[in-house]
Amino acid sequence: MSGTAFPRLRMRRLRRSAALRDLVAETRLTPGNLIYPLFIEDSGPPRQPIESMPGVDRLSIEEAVSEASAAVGEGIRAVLLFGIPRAKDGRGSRADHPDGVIQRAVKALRSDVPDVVVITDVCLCEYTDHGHCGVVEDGEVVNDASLERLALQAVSHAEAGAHVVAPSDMMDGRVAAIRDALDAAGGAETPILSYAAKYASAFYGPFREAVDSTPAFGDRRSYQMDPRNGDEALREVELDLAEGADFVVVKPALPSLDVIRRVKDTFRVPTAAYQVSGEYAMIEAAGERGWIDVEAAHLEAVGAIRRVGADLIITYAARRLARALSKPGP
Ligand code: PB1
Repeated sequence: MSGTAFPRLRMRRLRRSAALRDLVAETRLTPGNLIYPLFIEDSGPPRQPIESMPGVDRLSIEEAVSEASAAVGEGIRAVLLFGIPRAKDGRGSRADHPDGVIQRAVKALRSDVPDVVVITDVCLCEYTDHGHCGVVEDGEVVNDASLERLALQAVSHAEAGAHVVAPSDMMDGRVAAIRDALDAAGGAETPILSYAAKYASAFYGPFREAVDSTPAFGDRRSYQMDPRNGDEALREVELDLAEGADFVVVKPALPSLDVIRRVKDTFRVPTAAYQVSGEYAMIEAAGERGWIDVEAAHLEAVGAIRRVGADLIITYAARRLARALSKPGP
């Protein structure tokens, strides 16, 4: 009788208790794997709920400090900052303003939450009145003119004290432009977390509501990748690493599990996956209707992203997950 077939082999033996299941779990998820995005608004009330993202608010700088401090207390080690400026224009002038909302928020976090890693999103879409991620001329998002603006923005973040800058714009050559600008400004030690494999996804809607960045015309398909392409994602990661990216992001996450795996297997660099606003909102909305267990669904979704190889998961559910992970097993 072979030992590798029923009834000598019984796969259920290791599923009989939570303790045994935990003992043989192949994937380990901790709060330290999570990066917590924060929306920081330059003016307005301390907290403004985002209707399409239940549990997520636009925060004042003071509230962002409080939120980051609470997150650190739950084991989360990094926050990712998105700014909502007091004014927007065609060139996103507030993006690199020394008195900009993100520049001030970085200083406050560095001062009041010294244990948190402060990562800043580098992109113009939150700062432009047309909502595109770059500079627009004659109805086109012009690549090379955008690089200068993005580099200035990244340098202003580093000078404010950001630990990491994270370009999410998807312009060609932006990692090299930012690397060169940081090095020239004395920021050679500032790492770049590049959103290297970023798809023109249908899952960004709630984010665009949060920061009011829905494109005033057209869409982002002339710069973000076509979701039908996997090989192209590997080329984008290869290019960003060659230009100086220190680690990379794949986004969205659940629709891109294959790409996360291929990126990790191919490049063996720290790889983050972004569970974007639409992925988060889907789970929350189904939970509000009583259709699914929200906590279990977030844990399963982020667990799958971790299982395919993501070292870091950017998720709006970070604090909910950190609290769930700290509960004793059933
Ligand atoms: O949570 C999300 O949906 C993330 C959205 C993402 C932020 N980096 C981009 C979505 C978009 O294309 O509007 C913003 C691009 N800079």
